[in-house]
Amino acid sequence: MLIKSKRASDVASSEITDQSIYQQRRKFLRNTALFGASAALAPGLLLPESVIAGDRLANVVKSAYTLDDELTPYDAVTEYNNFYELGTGKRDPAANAKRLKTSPWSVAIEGECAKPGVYDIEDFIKPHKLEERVYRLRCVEAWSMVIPWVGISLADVLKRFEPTSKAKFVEFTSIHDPKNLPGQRVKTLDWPYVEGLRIDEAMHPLSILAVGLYGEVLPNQNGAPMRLVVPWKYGFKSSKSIVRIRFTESMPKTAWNKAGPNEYGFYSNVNPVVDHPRWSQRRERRIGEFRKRKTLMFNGYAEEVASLYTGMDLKKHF
Ligand SMILES: Nc1nc2c(c(=O)[nH]1)N[C@H]1C(S)=C(S)[C@@H](COP(=O)(O)O)O[C@H]1N2
Ligand SMILES: [Mo]
Repeated sequence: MLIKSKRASDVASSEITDQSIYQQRRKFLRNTALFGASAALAPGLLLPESVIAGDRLANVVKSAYTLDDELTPYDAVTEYNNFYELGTGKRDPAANAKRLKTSPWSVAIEGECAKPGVYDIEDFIKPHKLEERVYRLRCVEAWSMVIPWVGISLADVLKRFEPTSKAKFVEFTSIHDPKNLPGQRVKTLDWPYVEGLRIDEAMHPLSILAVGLYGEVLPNQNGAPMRLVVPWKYGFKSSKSIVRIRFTESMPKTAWNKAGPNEYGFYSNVNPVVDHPRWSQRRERRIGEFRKRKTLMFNGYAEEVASLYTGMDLKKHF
């Protein structure tokens, strides 16, 4: 495993929307042999106007929900991934990124809501404010990153479709395209990838749909054109390349829970005192660092989210 390191301290979080930093970095990308010509081109076609202008996202505002942790370098964020549709190796998603066809792309809204429908990705995103939010992402495999996402509020999106009183959960389904996605020709999971949240978790202001990172259109390997980010839960809850969002009355059957019900619960809140059956969750390696860090309750977001779980036994509802 190779992580090219451009030190994160070179990109202070206070500067991450600074135009010159991006241009400098893009020049760096074009000049480095590790990236083929394709990486210098637009990785997706989310917002064609801005893509033509150099693949930066326009009109991004800074959110108050942002950390000042040191950022994980761009190269690690985009070359060390879990995206089983593109292979199970950490470098497979970057290597196979162009197998994911992101245009045209539509998102189906289904289930318990007043306004179901199928929306083109552009129309889906257009009404919403693009926000930059630096979040921690903690993988169940005990590594973590700090990523400057560009996203939209999931609550704002969901409210637009007017969920009914029967909408107790929200289910997220990722792309199913075994013809193009090499990982889906192998039954590592019961494809497509399905995840879910309780409606109050989905409506929490920290939950976002990300469409970019480091100020740019989301690279395919990070779940283009749109993926969920739920920062207080293990990374696998943050479904990539979403094609369907469904409001349901009963708890969704999720791909990882079906694959290993004793290992991957529905909630999967980051919790250092509930071990994975095969390893401890007390510590984590922040990618790029040598010494391990202590894993924080709810990945450090306890103040914001602990009240969602008042009265619940989190050892039972892991
Ligand atoms: N569709 C889909 N979504 C997915 C995955 C996947 O394999 N398929 N992997 C998950 C896991 S385990 C993690 S840790 C994060 C990784 O996101 P990143 O590669 O953008 O850091 O994506 C999650 N979302
Ligand atoms: Mo993960």
